[in-house]
Amino acid sequence: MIRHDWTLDEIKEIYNTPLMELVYRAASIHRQYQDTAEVQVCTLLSIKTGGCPEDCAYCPQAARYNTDINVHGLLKKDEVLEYAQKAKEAGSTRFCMGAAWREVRDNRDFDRVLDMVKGVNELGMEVCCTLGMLNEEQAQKLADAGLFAYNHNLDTSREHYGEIITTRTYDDRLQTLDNVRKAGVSVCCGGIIGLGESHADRIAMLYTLSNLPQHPDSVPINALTRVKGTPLEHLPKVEFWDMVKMIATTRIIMPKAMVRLSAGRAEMSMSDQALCFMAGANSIFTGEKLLTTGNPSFEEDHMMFEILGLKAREAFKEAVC
Ligand code: SAM
Ligand code: DTB
Ligand code: SF4
Repeated sequence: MIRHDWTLDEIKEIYNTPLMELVYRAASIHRQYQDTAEVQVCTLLSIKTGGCPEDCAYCPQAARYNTDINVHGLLKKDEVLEYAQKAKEAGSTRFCMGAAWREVRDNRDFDRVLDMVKGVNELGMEVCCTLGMLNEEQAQKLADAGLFAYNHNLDTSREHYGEIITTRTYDDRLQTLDNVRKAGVSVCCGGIIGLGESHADRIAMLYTLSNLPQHPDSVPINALTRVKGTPLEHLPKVEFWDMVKMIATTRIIMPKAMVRLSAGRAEMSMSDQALCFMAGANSIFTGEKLLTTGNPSFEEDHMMFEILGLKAREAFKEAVC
């Protein structure tokens, strides 16, 4: 039932289904493959912020753009573990550490990250990292330290990619994903909408994701957070309905994946988010901050879960089917 041979035309047809019908179809598939009462709760921490040599046009952490962020070097292990413990106490089961690096280098900073991975794993949380490009050996070192998942997004379609990033290629990204998979680490890979792409680009990105030899275990769908000082700061705000369309299409073509309603929640009402959960989203980031930008508070999210009757998915749980 899990297909890796979706065609562009099939995905386009799904994406263009009238919205209410699309949500109904996605919700039906969601019920078949997932426990719809559960939402995975993940927390992000930027362990190294800003000063990144890359030119990702959306990103406030690229050194070349003049943005107002709190630049800092790699945090100490203890600070990170303290934050992870707080996130755990607030109900989070996955802890994701992000670094503004182009790639991992084999140096003392990487050794410190490996130590952080061990520490978070010992807290009983699923540990995730997003550190840029990785080779096979580095992926294996992370796996040996207890890494559960690695996030590395395609961001957009191959065709639109060159408008957004010129300092590394689409194939570099696919190679990193392959290295992560080979090390037996869970793959987290999705993208961003609102980068000035066309509907065809969104469909093409979903085509690439759903035609990977194995679907990503989780697929974050981000709405561009427009940050002052980045080249994309003046793009129009993503239409909420487009997030619903993306989430529903992702759920239909990759039914077993966790679909994460990622950047963009700070600008959504509770009813907007409820429709995203109905359309198949079953994962969120909680905590006041994503990496550098705002997110709803733990308290607001707790209240939302109460009202919508949702509960946090436990850590290390296998997929239902
Ligand atoms: N430097 C590493 C890398 O690029 O792989 C890891 C951190 S990077 C900030 C992780 C992801 O965050 C990016 O691939 C992108 O999808 C997302 N992201 C960054 N800035 C964003 C923004 N302003 N709005 C939405 N998503 C964003
Ligand atoms: C993902 O897809 N979204 C997260 C996580 N993976 C690393 C990052 C969103 C970043 C939003 C902008 C910021 O806070 O700096
Ligand atoms: Fe650097 Fe990652 Fe931001 Fe690109 S997305 S500028 S690689 S931190």
